[in-house]
Amino acid sequence: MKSYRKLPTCVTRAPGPYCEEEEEEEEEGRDPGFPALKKTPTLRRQWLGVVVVVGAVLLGGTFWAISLRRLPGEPPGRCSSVPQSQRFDCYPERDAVVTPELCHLRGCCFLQSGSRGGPPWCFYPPDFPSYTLQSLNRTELGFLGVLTRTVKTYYPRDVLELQLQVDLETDTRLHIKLADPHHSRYEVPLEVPPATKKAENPLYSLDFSRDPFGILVKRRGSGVVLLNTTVAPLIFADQFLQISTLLPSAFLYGLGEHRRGFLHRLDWTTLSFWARDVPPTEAFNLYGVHPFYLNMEEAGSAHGVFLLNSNAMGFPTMPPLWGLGFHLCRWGYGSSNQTWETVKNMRNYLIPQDAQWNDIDYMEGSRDFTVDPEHFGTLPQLVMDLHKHGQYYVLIVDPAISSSQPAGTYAPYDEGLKKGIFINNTNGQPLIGQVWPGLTAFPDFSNPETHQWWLENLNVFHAKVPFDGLWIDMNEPSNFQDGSVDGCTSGELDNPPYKPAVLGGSLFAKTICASAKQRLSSHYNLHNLYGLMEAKATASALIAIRGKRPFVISRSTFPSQGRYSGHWLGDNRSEWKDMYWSIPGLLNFNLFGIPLVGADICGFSGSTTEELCTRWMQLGAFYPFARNHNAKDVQAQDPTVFSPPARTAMKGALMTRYALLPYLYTLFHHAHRRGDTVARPLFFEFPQDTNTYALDRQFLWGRSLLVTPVLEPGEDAVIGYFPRGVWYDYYTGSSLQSQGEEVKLAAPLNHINVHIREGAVLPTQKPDITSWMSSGNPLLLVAALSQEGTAWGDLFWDDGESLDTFERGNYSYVVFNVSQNIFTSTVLHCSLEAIYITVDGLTVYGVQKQPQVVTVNGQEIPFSYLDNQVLSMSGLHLNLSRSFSVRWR
Ligand code: MIG
Repeated sequence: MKSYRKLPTCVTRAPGPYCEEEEEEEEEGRDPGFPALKKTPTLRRQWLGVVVVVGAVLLGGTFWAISLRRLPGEPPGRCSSVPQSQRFDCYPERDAVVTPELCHLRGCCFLQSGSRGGPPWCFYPPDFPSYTLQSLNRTELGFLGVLTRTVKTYYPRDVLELQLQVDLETDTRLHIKLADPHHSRYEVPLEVPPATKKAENPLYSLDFSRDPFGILVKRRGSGVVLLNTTVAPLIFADQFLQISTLLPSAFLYGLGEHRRGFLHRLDWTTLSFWARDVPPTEAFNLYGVHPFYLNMEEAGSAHGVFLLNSNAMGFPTMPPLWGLGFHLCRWGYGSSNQTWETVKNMRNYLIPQDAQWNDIDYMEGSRDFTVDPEHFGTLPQLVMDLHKHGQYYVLIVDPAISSSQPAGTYAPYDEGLKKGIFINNTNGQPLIGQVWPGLTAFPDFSNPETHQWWLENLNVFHAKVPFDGLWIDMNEPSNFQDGSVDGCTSGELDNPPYKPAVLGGSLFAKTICASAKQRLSSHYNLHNLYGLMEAKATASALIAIRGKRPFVISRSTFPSQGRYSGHWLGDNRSEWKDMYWSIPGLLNFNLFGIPLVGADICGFSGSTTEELCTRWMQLGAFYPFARNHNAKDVQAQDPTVFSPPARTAMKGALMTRYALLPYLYTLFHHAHRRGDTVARPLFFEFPQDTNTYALDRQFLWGRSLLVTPVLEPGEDAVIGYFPRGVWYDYYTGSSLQSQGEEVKLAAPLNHINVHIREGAVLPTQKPDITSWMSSGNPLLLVAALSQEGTAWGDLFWDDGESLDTFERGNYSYVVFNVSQNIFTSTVLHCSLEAIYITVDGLTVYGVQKQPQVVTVNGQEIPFSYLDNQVLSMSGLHLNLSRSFSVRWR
C-alpha cells in the first residue's frame, strides 16, 4: 500500500482549492470524447444492432445454421434458375457425401457446380415450404405475430406454430424472438436488458413478408437492407434451426472463436460454434463461442447482428491496474525456487514485471487446491516476497476435480460429492472423465451450490497461498476421454440428427457427454456456457476473498464474459505466423466485449528464437493483457534468458507500455463505462476509408495510438497503412502526413513503431519496474496537434484496485484540451489519489513556429523547441488535482 492511499480526505493545499470545478463527468447524449475532432464520425455512433433470438435458444438447445450470402436477390425460379450465389445449403452436414437421391429426399435441388467447398450442390428450391405469417398485432414495444407451417421439413420434430416477437427496443437496437408458444424450451440463462418503451426515432424500418414469412430490416436514410430472412426457408425443428439473410457488403467481422483474418473471407465458409480445447487451427471451432457479426455498409455505416443480445449483460469489468502490467508464466518451472529465480532475475535487470504466474506444476498430482510439497514448498514465501515488492501472484485452477483419491484424503471431491455439485451422467451418477489429475468429476457451475463450494475451496487455499488472481483453463470443458470413461448414450442429445461441423465430428469429442445433466439443463444446452459460468463463480469468489477487483483470465468464453474475466488466445506456437494471428484475435475479442485479451507472448508450444521473441515482446507490450507464457519441455523464453541487446529491446518495449499505462487504464475505463474497444481496428476510427477494412496487421489503442509491428523475420523495415492525416512518431514527435497511404518505416530489431494520431493528448507516466511504482511517478502529457492546432485527451485515475470506484465516485477524471496555443487541464472529478500525482512535463508535437514565451498559469517558464516542431516543458511540478493552463506565443 502506498501511504497516500491511507489519507482520509481530499485536502486543500495552498495556494488554492484542489479539485475545483467539479461537474458531472459526462452527460447523456453528449459524447465528451472528441469535441475537437468532429471530422470523422466514429463507427460506434453509427452502429445499429439487430438482436435475433431464435427459438429463445442459442447454440445449445438446438443447433442452427445461419446462412449469410452476399448478393442481392434475383427473380425466383426452379433449380437451375437459382444463381450460384443464392444457393443455400440444404445438406449442411459435413460428414455426409450428398448424393442426388439424398438431396431429393429432402425436397431440394441437386446441381453439381464447381468443386466441393464451393457453392452447395444440394440447395433449396424457391418454393421450399416455410412458415406463413398468420397474424401480426401491434404491442407496446413492437409486434407479436403467429407463424405456421403445414409441411414438415426433413429434420425431426418441427415446431409447426411459432410465436414471433419483435421489439423496437432503442433507436439503434431491434430485438427479434422466435419461440414455441405451446411448450417452454430451454432459454439462455442470461439477463437481457429490459426495454420499457418503444423506440421513437428508430434508425431502421421494418417490413414483413407473409408467405413465406420473412422480416426485412432496412436502414432508414440509405435504404440499405440489413436483414432479409426470406432468402432461404426458416426452419425451426427441435434440434435444427435455420435462419438466413443477405449481407449488404462483404465486409464481415466477428463470429468467434475461430482463427481467421479479422475480415472474413466469404467463400462458402462454414463456421461452427462449440467450445473446444484445441491449439488454434484455421477452420475449426475453438475455445469460446461468440455468435455476433458486424457488417460494414456503404459510406462507413455499420450494423451488427447478435444471436441473443449484445450489450445486455453489462459492459466489461474494470481490471485492477496491476492486471495491465507485464505478466510472466510458464508450464514447467519445476519448482517454486525456480519460479522465484526468474522473478529475481527480472528484478536484477530492472525489467518491468507486475505478476508472476504458476501453471499446474505447482499442484500435487495436478489436483486443484494442493501444493506439491517437494518442489513448491517455498511457494508461500515466494508470494510474500512478490507482495513485498508490490508484485502479484496468479495461479491456475482447472475445473476437473480428482475423483480417485481415497475417501477422506481429498476434501474438494468428498465435499463436492456430499453437496451434489458435480455434473451427472444419465444414470444420475457423477460423470467421470479424465484430465491431468487422472479420473475426474466436473463441477456444475450452473448450480449456485457449486459457487459456494468453489469459494470455500479457494478460500481455504488462499489462506495457504495468498494468490491475487486466477487463471481458469480447460473449461470448454476439456476431457482427455471422449464423453466419459463410460462413453456416451446413443440418444439424440449425444448424436443429434444434425451434427454441426465440429472438430472431431462429434459433440462429445474431447469434452463431456452432451446428455450429461446439469442443474439448469442438459450439458447439450450448457456446454458453451461452461467457461462463462466458471468465470462468474471465480470472479465472485475473488471478490469475497480479497475484497478487491478480481483478476481472472479464462480460456473458454461466451457473450458477457468480459464482465467477469479476460481471455488469452490459447495454445499458439512459437512461430511467426502465430504472432500475426494474435492481432485478429485481439480485435475479435474486443468486438466480443472482452478487451482484456492477449496471446502467449513468444509463443506457447515449440521453442522460440531470439529474433521472434524480441519482435513478439514488442508487439505483446501492446496487448491489452500482456503475458509471456511457455509450454513445458521447451526452451525458456522470459526476457532474462536472451542476449543483452535482445533483453534491452524487450525491456524498452515494456518501459513504453508502462509509460502508457495511464492512457491504457483510461481506455479500460471507457470500455467499462460505455463498452468501447481498447485494441481497436483502424476502420472503427476511419469507417469511410475502405482501405482500412481488411487491416489486421496493425491496430490502435483507443482512437489515437497506432501500433505497427514487424511480423516477419529478417526485416529492418515495416510497411504500415496510415489513414489520411498527420501522424506523429510516439518517441520523437516527428510527423508524417498521409493522404491515406502505405508508408515504409524503419524498424530495426530494437524498435517497434508507434504513432500518435493528430489531435490527441496522451497521459503518460515515468515508467518503473512495477505498475505500483510507476503509478506514483510524475505524469508527462503528450499533446499531438491537429492541423488546426487542436488536441483532446483524458485521464481516469483511481487507487487501481478497489471495487466499483467509478460507480462510487472514488476516482479522478481530468480532460486535456489544446486550442489556439493554450493547453488546459480541467479536473472534472477528483478523488484523493490525484492529489499525490504531479504533472511534471508537457510535450507538444506539431508546434509549427518556435514560441518566444511560454507561461504556466500566467508565470513564465523555460522551455525547449526542436526543429521537428516539438515543444517541451519539464519540471512543472503541477498537481494533477488542480486545473491548469499552459500557453505559448
Ligand atoms: O492440456 O496447464 O492452454 O496455457 O500451460 C494443457 C497446462 C493444459 C493448456 C493451456 C496452457 C497451459 C496448459 N494447459
